[in-house]
Amino acid sequence: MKNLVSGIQPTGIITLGNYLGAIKNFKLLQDNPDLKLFIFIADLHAITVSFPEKEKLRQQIRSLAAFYLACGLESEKTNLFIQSEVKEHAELGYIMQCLSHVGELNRMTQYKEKKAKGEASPTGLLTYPTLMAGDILLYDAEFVPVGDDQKQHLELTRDLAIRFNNRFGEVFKVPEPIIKPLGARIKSLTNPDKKMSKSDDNPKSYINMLETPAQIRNKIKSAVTDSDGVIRFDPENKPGISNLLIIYATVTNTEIKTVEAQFKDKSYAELKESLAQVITAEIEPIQARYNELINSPYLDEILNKGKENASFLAARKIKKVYDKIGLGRKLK
Ligand code: ATP
Ligand code: LTN
Repeated sequence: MKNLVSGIQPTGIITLGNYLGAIKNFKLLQDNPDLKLFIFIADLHAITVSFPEKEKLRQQIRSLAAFYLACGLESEKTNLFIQSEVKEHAELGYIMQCLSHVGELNRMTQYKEKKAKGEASPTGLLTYPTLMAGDILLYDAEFVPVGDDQKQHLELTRDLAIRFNNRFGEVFKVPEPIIKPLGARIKSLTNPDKKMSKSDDNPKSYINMLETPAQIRNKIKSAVTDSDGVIRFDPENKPGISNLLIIYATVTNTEIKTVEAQFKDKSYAELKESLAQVITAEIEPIQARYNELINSPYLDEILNKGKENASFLAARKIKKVYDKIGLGRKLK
């Protein structure tokens, strides 16, 4: 049995990018009987840019939990839990922070981008990748399915695992990222040079998973394309159209070549109309399940069970780490 770990930050309603780049993949992976999944709501990560309003944060945590299940994660196959409820995440994050160097954290692209956007630069934003390394190493994860933007953080996690093992002896597994060849970087609808992101200031840039068919249609309709009128997959020269083709292919589980051929002689308006329809068809049943789950006590039962299972492994691991380092007293 191999462990697989991943998380999403509860920083807003999840986008189609989060769904296609991450959650849809978790759902496929959970059906592999050789894998044990640990999927969590990364709430400690959600306070690294700034502290959201308390009630809003609570609601976003619950909303993400409901989405995971509505998108098809099953509690029999996946341990679903809230990061802050397993205190060892913060503990191992701190150890990883001590093991890392400021220089390597300063080089992280996501840190540089987020720092450039805000006025303040919280220390937590800089040390975020060390918390993420702790999240992964705590469970001896062999695989970490993520979108393309997290590749650099995974490389750091691997470096930190190796650094710790060399210094203190074999404690951590060195994890491998799983990054899908298609759909790992869904682009913003208003700027196809940027990734679609739930915390983008412009709501037209993303589709969130609670949007109505009319909202979806309008956003897809106004997605930035180009003026040559030819439908062709060419991410370099036609990033807008290529992004729409990728979304179509990943939503419908089709090869990009097939989608390209399907729309070869069609207009941009026809492609956009069909895309809005397939997105709506994919999202509507998820929304129906979400609405059933969001206020249900069943959600709490699953989160309690996930917390219990995760805590068991996490406590065992942190004990081993403290023991190797020589923290506290030697426990018998
Ligand atoms: P934020 O805007 O708060 O930074 P985000 O929308 O970028 O959030 P995360 O919570 O950072 O999303 O990411 C959760 C998962 O979704 C990660 O595995 C990430 O790589 C993936 N992901 C995020 N955005 C995209 C995207 N545009 N395309 C594909 N995968 C994505
Ligand atoms: N940093 C990730 C979210 C995240 C994560 C993790 C993903 C936090 N901890 C551990 C995989 C494994 C992001 O998408 N922003």
